[in-house]
Amino acid sequence: MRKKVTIVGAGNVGATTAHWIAAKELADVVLVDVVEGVPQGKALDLQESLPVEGADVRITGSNDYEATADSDIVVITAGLPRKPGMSRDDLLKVNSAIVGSATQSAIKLSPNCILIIVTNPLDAMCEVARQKSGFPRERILGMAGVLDAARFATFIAMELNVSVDNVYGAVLGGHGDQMVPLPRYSTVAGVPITELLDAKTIERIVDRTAKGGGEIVALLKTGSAYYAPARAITEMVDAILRDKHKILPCAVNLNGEYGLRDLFIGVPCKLGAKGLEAVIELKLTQDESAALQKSASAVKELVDALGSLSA
Ligand code: TXD
Repeated sequence: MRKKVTIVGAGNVGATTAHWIAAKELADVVLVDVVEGVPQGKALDLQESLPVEGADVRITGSNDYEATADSDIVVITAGLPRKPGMSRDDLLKVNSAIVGSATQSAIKLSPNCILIIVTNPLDAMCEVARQKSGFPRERILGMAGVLDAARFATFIAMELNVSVDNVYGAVLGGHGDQMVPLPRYSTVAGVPITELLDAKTIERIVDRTAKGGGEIVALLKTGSAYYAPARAITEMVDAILRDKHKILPCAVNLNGEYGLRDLFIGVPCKLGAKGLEAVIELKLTQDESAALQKSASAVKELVDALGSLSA
């Protein structure tokens, strides 16, 4: 039987993710959105592209959750995107209500699913999903690191004029301007970029990576990035559905790793059929560790603000 992935939120990120999952023939897809007609219309349009592609999956659109029953993975992209000048944190209040209700509705019908949270502010929305689902940490993953690492790799490849295939970009931390790109662990054909680029250039690339989301928002004006985010989500879905034991940076609830506990933050994770299989602990320098702690404090502030919202 084919696997099933539900995507809550049939907007830019959700629909583009459905496109990638279908084109790669990874699973049947159910798109859920509150806007009448939109998930149905996008699902039908995508379905009609598949004879040309030669991909046999079923794509369904719906305004309720009935068709989502027994999903293997539920991806939550529902919410409002950032507008120019708006921080990810401004989204906290409105998106926590949306993510909370989407989580509850989805897990009622798919109690064994793996949740992939995408809605911003990402790390705090993972905590909302944890509180509403009560799922073990293996089954609640946040997508941000794969995107941030891809942005980092893009800029490294452009700077050195090498194939993106040769580049590995390493990032840690929360999904925000305080994310922690790790040049020492970022490589081109196995060589750390610290041996290939001077400190000033690395600093410029690191800064552009950390502000990568904002750069796109400023250009688009009416929304935020979705092509790269959707491809990044698909990478996590692929690692899980094909039980790849693949190491990808994801937001997970830390349990003492990196000196952090009970906090979702981006770290390298091994993903397979059960979701999170292991958190990989990298050895960090004092500066890298301090940057991660700073990023963790920013996430913690948001999570604390969540507490007062629900009070
Ligand atoms: O790296 C990352 N984690 C991110 C996160 C990268 C890119 C985008 N990121 C965030 O994802 C962004 O800040 C937003 O919070 C979400 C979705 O971004 P997208 O660009 O897809 O936004 P859209 O196009 O506005 O789509 C959101 C859809 C829209 O169709 C709404 O009608 C729908 O969400 N929506 C809902 N669907 C179902 N249920 C409820 N309650 C609901 N409320 C809104």
